[in-house]
Formats: sequence, structure tokens, C-alpha cells
Amino acid sequence: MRCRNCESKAQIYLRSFNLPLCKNHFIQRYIDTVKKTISKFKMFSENDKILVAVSGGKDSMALWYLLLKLGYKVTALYINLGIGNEKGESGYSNMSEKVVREFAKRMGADLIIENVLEKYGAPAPLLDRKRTPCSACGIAKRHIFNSIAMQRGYDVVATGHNLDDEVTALLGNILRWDESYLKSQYPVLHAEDGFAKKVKPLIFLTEKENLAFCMFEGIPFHHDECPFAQGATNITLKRIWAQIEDFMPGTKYRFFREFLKFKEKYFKLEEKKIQGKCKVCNQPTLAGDLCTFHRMIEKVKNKIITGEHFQQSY
Ligand code: Q46
Ligand code: ZN
Repeated sequence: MRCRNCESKAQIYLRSFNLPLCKNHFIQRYIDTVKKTISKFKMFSENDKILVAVSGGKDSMALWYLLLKLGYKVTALYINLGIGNEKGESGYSNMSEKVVREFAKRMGADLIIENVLEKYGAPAPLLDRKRTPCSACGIAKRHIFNSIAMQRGYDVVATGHNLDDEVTALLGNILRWDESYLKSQYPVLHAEDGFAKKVKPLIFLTEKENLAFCMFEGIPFHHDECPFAQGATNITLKRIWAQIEDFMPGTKYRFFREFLKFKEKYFKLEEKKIQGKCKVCNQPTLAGDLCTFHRMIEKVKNKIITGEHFQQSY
């Protein structure tokens, strides 16, 4: 098969668009897609200080690399979530940290590292046993990204969410008719009192495209999946999406694009209903005098005081 744009042999076939491309034209299309997304949704400009949330996985590593390559003012933030840390260097979070540290060194890039286990006494997914691991972990990650961005004066937090992540979340939100999530799901969340602006520049690229970009550009990434991911509902929804896409190529892309149009027409992005400030971190709270994260952390402290220990259960 030949590349759609030149005579070279195609090295990737994007089935959703019936598009065979050589390496160079794939990379060009990838970069153009990201640039268009940044400009269409007014995500940031050359003068903005960007904090990129990196996990060590292919999506966030591709984003970090590309923003550096495009000359943006970027600092990466890696949160060591403490997953598998009892296994030492071969544990999931420590291995991801190694990939991120080495890449920062190679690129001469700025990197901030936070360690949840050391700071809060438990791995992020186990901070609250009443929640699912991914829910507790998500609360911790969002809180830490936001507080570092606010404290250190970053203009925007960029994450590597891809099209697969978005359509998966969207399907889940529709299945639950979760109005508040449907209202807030968008490529940009504007800054509000106490909350940093958040953007998703890879939102129109699939996991497959991010993987190919990493391979073609020689970007290292941690290949293992989080041990908690297996049980997550999202994995099931991603499988369902793979089947839909198999029968009807291009559906993911159209579904998300049309959702955005629908939303722009009928929904206004809702402002968060701020109730006060957290007495520990001063971030806005949606209820009471502690933010969701610090409510969770209080529980951890109480458990440590009463002698309960955290066991990693996977
Ligand atoms: S790291 Fe955390 Fe993810 Fe692992 S525990 Fe779930 S949310 S799956 S992106
Ligand atoms: Zn707080």
C-alpha cells in the first residue's frame, strides 16, 4: 500500500479515515492535528507557562515531547502514585518515574516530581478504601496537579487524554445520564477561582496514533499497564468501543466531534459551585471546610493513628 500523499510505502493505515500514510506524512498529520486543536480551543500561546501532567505512558510522553519540540514553555509534573512501590525499582510507579527522569535528562527539560506514598502515607489508589482505586487515585492526581499549578503560577495544565479516553468517558457518562459530567466534558476547562485552566491537546488522536508517534519519533514510554486498570469499568467500555469501531470505522471520531457541536449548541459550561476554602490547602471546596482530597487524607491519618495498615491488594 502506498502513502496517500506521496509515492512512499505506507507505514501505517488509519482505518477510521481509510488513510494509508508513510512515516513522514503520518508525523506531519499528527503535529497538524495537535496544532489545530490547540488553536481551535485557544488552549495556550507561546508565552504561557504550561504544566504537562506526565505518567510515563505513551500519551503523556508524546504530548510532552511535542510541546517541547514546538518550542512551548513546558514543565512536566510526574506524580509517583506509590503503585507497586513495595517491589522497589521494578514496581509500576517507580519504573514510570525512571522513564520520565531519563527522558527529562535527555531533553534537558524541566521536571517536578511528587511522591504520594511518602507525603500522604498510602498509595494514591488506596487512600480511600470506600472508593474504587481509580476514583481515589483520580482525586489525588487532580488535586496535586491543580495545587502545583496554582502555587507555582502556571497558566495551564495540559494532560495527554486521547480520543479513546474521551469517547470511553462519554459513553460511561451517557449510560449513567450523568448530567454534571456531560456538562463539564470538553477539551478546555477555563480557570476559575482556585482552579487552574486545564486542556487536552491530544483529544482528536487515538491511542494507536500516539503509540505510532512515539515509535516513529523514538520517544520512550512505560509499556506496562497500571495493575488497577484491569478491573476498571473503562477497560470494558474501551472493548465495546473497539467492536463498534471495527464494524463502523470512524464512529469514535464522529461521535466525539458531533457531541462537541451538540454541546456548544445546547449546553453552557457550568461554573463550579464553590462553597468555601479548604482549611488545609486553601483550594475551593464544593462542600464543607475540606476539599475532597483532604477529606480523604483525614481518613488516612485516622487509620494510621488507629494502627490500620495499608495492604496493596493486587
Ligand atoms: S493510575 Fe490510578 Fe490510572 Fe491506575 S489506579 Fe486507576 S487512575 S488505572 S490512569
Ligand atoms: Zn484541601
